[in-house]
Amino acid sequence: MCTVTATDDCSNDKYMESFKLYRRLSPINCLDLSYSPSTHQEYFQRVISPTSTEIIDNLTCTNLGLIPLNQWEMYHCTHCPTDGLYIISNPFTQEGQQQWIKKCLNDYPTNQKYLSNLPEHVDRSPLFNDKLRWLTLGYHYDWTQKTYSKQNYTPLPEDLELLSKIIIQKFNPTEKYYYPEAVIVNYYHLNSTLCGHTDHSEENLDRPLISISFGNIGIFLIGGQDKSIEPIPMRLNSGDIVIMTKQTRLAYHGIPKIIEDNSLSKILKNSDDEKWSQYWNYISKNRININIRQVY
Ligand SMILES: O=C(O)CCC(=O)C(=O)O
Repeated sequence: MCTVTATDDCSNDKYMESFKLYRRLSPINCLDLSYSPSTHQEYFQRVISPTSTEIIDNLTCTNLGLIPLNQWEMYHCTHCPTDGLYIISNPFTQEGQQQWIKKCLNDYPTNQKYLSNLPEHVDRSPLFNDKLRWLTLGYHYDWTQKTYSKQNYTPLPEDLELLSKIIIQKFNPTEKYYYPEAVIVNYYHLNSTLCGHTDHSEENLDRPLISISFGNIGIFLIGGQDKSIEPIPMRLNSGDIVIMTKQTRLAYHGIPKIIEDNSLSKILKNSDDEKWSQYWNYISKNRININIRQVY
């Protein structure tokens, strides 16, 4: 794991070659070359999950800003360098995306119990401070030691915990022991990148990792368990959820490029909430990622 601005050991490797390529490419070429279930059906297999998940009622889904579970579209990426990458194409309603974006731009950063890259007691809301890069909730990741500690913990918001559990229930109804324990919220400007890394600091590496995107398009470069394996670029739209399991749980991944999504205004601009325009001003020029892990 590394910060949005950090650089990794990027010596001669296929992951880094591709990362540099996609960072340099024009937005249009990047979009042309990257895969998503709607543009490259041959690379994705639709997964129909068993009906037992429907015990999660529609009211709970509505409260969490989700469409009913039986309408979710989940895909297995069959052409990834390693097995175990799944994508759920935006299962949020318009109000749902707006609700989660507001939490990431206001509720979480203004709660001083959560940690961030900024010094204490500055105004941390990205609406007023464009220097916010990450927030941690739950077990706080120590970026220097690359560890978690049981002493360094702030409980997750209940709705975020429930959202994560529902995603995993839908993904795998037999997955009984999933506990979302650590969250990193990443904030990206249009020129930000996140270098290739693996998430291996969690003690329990068997549990799936959830990654939710909001705002502009992220080009997600997913490789293998070492950097000699050529990665593939995937396009992540607002609302999309990536689940990394099995071998992909320990695969190299990163974000070489953020691309302005010209269709975002149709999806996110309008709202009955008169305060929404300030959030829209932010999200129309940025990207947010909520990354959720089980640690122990
Ligand atoms: O922004 C993303 O989609 C990926 C974030 C990520 O890989 C991480 O936080 O470890």
